[in-house]
Amino acid sequence: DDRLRALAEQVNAAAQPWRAAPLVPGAKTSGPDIAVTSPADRREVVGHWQAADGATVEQALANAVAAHDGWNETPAAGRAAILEHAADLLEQRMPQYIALCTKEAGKTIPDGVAEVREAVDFLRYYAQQARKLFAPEPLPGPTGESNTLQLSGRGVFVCISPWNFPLAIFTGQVAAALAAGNSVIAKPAEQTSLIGYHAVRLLHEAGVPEAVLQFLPGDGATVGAALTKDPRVAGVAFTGSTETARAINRALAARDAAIGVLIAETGGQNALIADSSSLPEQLVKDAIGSAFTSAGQRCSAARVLFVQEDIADKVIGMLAGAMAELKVGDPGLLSTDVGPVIDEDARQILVDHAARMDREATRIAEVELDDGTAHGCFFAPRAYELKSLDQLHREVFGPVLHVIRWKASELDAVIAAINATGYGLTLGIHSRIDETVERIASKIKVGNCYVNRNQIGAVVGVQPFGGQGLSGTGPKAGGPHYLPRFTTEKTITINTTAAGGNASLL
Ligand code: UN1
Repeated sequence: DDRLRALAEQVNAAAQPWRAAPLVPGAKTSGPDIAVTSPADRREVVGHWQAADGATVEQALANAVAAHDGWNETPAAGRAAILEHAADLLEQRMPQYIALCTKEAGKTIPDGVAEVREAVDFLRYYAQQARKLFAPEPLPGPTGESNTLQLSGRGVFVCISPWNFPLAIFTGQVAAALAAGNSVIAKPAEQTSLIGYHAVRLLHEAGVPEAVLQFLPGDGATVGAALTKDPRVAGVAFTGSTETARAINRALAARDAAIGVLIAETGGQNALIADSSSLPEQLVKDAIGSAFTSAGQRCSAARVLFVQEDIADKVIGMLAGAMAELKVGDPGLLSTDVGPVIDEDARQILVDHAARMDREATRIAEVELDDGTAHGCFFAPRAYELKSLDQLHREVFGPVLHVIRWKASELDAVIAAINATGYGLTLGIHSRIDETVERIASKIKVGNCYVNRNQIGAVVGVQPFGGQGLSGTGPKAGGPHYLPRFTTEKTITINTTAAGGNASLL
């Protein structure tokens, strides 16, 4: 529509190049600038950033420790107001932030819009939750004493965020940690350091003190590992691979310090189960939306469509037909459905996977790439038919959908096979039979189950998002139990009788 067209014009006119560097008061970072090239065209340099060195990491930790008490003692309503102000600023500057997402992360413009909206939602949601959570709560008890539960931040929280939601998840983690009263060190994914930097600058502008929220771009060894092994860090919020979550967990456990909290959202091997009562048009639309939106680079994305054999030929034919309509190309064009993948390494993993699938499975469809994609990290969306889920050894993070047929007698085996992957993030169900829906939903071990719709795009506060098993620790982002995990609790019991002594003995 017209509004989107006007927005796209503003996005494509955004001033460049961008710059980023560590945001650590008192630190003098030395080190070379790293050039950022657009995933859509690797000849295009869109900005530069400077990575943190060891001394900068050390300075950030010292600052964060010193800054914690002041922020923690700021009333929750004051912290919430700052986050709400940041939400307003972000809304006002939507085009610039979408432009960053398009240029640095290769996001399409609709994905960029969703990214900014989600970041805004996280800021407002955690602000609102903090107001509720920190309201002093008197606990019922015996007469002669008062009991109060007092919440506060844990201390220094490290937020390590992914490149696939470089603004939304980055901002969400940081907003929760700040709302709860922690001082925060944010480490962005290296691929999206420019976006992280601009999110932090915006929070500073909204009123978060610079020592309370610091920004440390860099690699996992220099920054991530140095932070997570440090005893001054009270907790880590992480979104990324299961493997990295394990490494962080080990680092936290190995420290000679208080036991650190880990909140991890990790990968998935998400399935979509469709029975013969599902509506093929809707099924195909939702399967394509769930598998190929954001070039399949969502941990929530559908990877495996289990389709009941009675409708399988029809659905596979329609899937191939609908995939042929997908436009892969410049994410800055509104006509584009699927943009590039994040970088050359990601593309190579997909190329290797496709080569194996071409040997071991049956190709259903492969979208054609046009000439405009020659200089970018593009990977043509494709679909394969497999015999069994065992043929997928690991999560495939990109636009590849796998299809497996099942017979009516095999529903329980399908559910068991999905549960046996150990992942448990999203599941799609397409069925018009209530009993089937209930049976699958009750037996499947996932965090988010979507029925007769797509299985991506969880809305903050409405569809709390996060998995179980290999998919994460919980609690769910954008849900009511997330913020408390960033806090520590103190119970204060006061003898209110004139005589003193232990009230319960009176
Ligand atoms: C992720 O892909 O890392 O529901 C998780 C969704 C998003 C998923 C974010 N909120 O599609």
